Amino acid sequence: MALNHQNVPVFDAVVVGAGFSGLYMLHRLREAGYSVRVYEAAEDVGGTWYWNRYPGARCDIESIYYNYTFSEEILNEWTWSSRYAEQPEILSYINFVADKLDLRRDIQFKNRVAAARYDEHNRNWEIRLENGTLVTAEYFITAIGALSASNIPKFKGLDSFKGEMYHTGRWPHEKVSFSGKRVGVIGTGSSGIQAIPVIAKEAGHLTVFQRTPQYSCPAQNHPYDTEVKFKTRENYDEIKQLMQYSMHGIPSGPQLRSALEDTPEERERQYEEAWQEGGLFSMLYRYNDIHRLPEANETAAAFIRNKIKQLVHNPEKAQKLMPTYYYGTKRPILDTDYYETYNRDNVSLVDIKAEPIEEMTLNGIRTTEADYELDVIIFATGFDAMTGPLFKMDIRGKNDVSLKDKWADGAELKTFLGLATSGFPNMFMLTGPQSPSVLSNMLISIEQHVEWVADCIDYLRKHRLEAFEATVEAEEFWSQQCHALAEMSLLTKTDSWYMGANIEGKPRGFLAFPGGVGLYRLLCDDVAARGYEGFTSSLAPNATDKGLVKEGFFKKNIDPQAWFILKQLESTGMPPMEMLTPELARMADFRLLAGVPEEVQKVENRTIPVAGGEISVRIYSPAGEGPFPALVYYHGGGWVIGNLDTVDVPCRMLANRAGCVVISVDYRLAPEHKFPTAAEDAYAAVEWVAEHAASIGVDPERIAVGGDSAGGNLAAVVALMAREQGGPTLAYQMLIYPVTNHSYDTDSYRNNPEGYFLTKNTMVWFWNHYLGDEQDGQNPYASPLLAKDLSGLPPALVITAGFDPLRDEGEAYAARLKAAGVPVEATRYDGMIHGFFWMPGVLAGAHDGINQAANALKQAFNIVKTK
Ligand code: NA7
Repeated sequence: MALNHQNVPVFDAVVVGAGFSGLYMLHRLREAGYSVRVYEAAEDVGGTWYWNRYPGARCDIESIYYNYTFSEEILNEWTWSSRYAEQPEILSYINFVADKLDLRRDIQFKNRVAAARYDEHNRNWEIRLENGTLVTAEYFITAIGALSASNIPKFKGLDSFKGEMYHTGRWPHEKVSFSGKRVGVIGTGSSGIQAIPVIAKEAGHLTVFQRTPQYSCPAQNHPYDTEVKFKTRENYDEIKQLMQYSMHGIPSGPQLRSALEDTPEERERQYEEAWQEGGLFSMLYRYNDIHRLPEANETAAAFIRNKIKQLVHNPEKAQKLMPTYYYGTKRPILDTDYYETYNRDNVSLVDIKAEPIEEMTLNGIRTTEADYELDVIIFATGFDAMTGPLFKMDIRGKNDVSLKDKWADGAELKTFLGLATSGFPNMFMLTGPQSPSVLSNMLISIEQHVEWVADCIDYLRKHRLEAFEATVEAEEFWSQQCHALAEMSLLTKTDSWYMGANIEGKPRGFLAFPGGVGLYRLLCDDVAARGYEGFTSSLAPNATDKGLVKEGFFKKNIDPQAWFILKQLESTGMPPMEMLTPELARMADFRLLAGVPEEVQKVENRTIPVAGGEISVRIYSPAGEGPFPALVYYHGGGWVIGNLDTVDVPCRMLANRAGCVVISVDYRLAPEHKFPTAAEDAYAAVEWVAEHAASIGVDPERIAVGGDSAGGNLAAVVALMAREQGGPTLAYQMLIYPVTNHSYDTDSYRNNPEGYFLTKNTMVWFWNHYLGDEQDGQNPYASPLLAKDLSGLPPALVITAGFDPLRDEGEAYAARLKAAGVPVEATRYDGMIHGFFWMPGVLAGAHDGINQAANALKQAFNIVKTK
């Protein structure tokens, strides 16, 4: 430890907290040669597991996955006794690691950090302890856990109770005896549900005060047999990889099946299997839409309610215990004999929603209905989660702004990656708000955070960068993504501590990153690989390499939302399309990217005749009096995949915004129907619209064609066909990143061959399925760029995306149209990726593109009308 000129100790890093995250942070930084001091309020290591020693306290993640994975030696030297370890065993494990790595020598126990202030002049942190001691550090790292600020509700008369009072999260070290006593437990979260069956066995009488009934599943705990231990150890590398790239940090994930696809009998069988199997996510993983669709969710919820009915003999009690919120929108709970405990004679249940607690009295609890005499009251009332522990310290960043004020008490919580927040340079929050932490196996999240922060500090030191700080744009973006992801699920539809709803007066908002630990890891790694894009830093006075200083967030580069989507797709682990059969490739469901379909006046499905068969069309009519102009729209998908649903959302938006009827065409796909079937179907659809204009409320003089990708190709080809075959006069062609040439010889193919959604290999696969032979590729009805003459074609809009292999051929087509005297509006969306046009659910750029297209159509229709 060094001292500065005022004799204040100077560290490279100060870490607050000696739980799992603080201990590993200390180890990593110390191994890298930094001076580190950990401050811990408790008398010893353990964090959560030091404080939560209430009877029955256990982990809800299987022990073999709930340990550090960074050291093979530690893995090999520790053996867990049972599937869900009890608190004393977990605490022993933490002590074992602390001893093995000799961590205690850098930890100061019984020292609580009261305040931390960033010194802009010295570019470091001044940290003040409750006892008045002052130290400084370049990096200030909070490792305080998400659930460390206990919540004791402010009941009237709290101090008047003469008996014993305990909070599960601040349990005494000495054994608490319940023998023969009248015990009251307030709260039936995970802590209450674990404690209740154990206390009931000892107490004279136990009264449970329940505000919200909970879904709980049996843990099915058991001692590990040797075989399991051996197999886990042998395959740990693989298991670790699976956990790191999973949704929740355990080596399994949801099955790819909807709960609504199965018969009620099969669903029952699935849920029963999950119930018997035990495990935090077993029930949720039976189907992939329980967390998303209310109807799917209800199937699981109803199953558990039915179990409660069977397990609890007294029907009135059973009824009180039945939850109604969306299952899985609070962290699932595992129990041992929880519901069965209510069959005991010495256990009663008070529904405090029906009869609220009025006050604590000298002798117990008074509700609106009765007085309950008690010797012991246990608060199992949870925590002021996520922000609570941070706000307990007076943390001040630049300009002396406090974290509490910056986040307006949590109402305006903004972080980048849940790791840092603007205005607070060189501060890192391990498993902080807006990271996946509380939604996951904490140990996996902790290791990822610690390793990312340690690597980041190495990078900053190596490049002599100081005052490392998240940008305002980056945290704005991140916070929006967290909210958007949460809104796509049912998570925000329940009052929970994830939402801050358990604390009176706490602003509501989803406090974690719900995209999964795998996606999160990819995103964090990518930010690092881009030289910590989204952060700014300043060069140390003696440094030279100015190129490393970052400004802004993803400037002149890929759009951050598009980048986010790419990582999301990558995290699904979906194989490249060209590895699949067309049938399998067609099963990919991208509807979440499209967002919620907006209302249009009318939607009608029809079939229309084409050579050798018929195809479907979907007709969207806008509000108002017809006849309307029309857009005949062709979806993308390389002529091999895609359907009317793929473009349902943009078609609705175009109909409403351009005030036209949109006829979306389900042309026949390759390889079953090779070139020129799709083009001929597309042309037949336009002819049909022209001929049947009156019957669908369309003005036959104002028909436009449009489409995206392969659909853009078809629109361009239909325009050529109409000109050459004397077909309907078209008012406009709207070409969204169209395929225009069977060639891969462009800069955009060379610069973006992969990594941006559509890859070169997939394009090759599409073309090979579509074309009968190489010669077909030279046909202008497959490659419109090769048409000799483009004059006399309808005016065009050509939209391209910067990060798209097809960018250059779209732009080449626009240039040739212009050269041939066709009026052309050509726009490149610089930061966008292929496919963005049908992703308005997740990309602001999609809205810009659709609005531009709708305006262009409107103008084109007006020009024809006024001619
Ligand atoms: P939780 O899950 O927040 O549960 C707290 C319980 O206390 C829950 O039943 C609450 O009812 C109840 N509570 C909270 N405030 C009150 C008041 N004012 N009056 C009555 N009842 C109240 O905390 P846990 O410690 O059980 O578990 C936290 C996490 O630790 C858990 O998710 C696991 O990850 C491990 P409510 O549901 O809010 O109506």
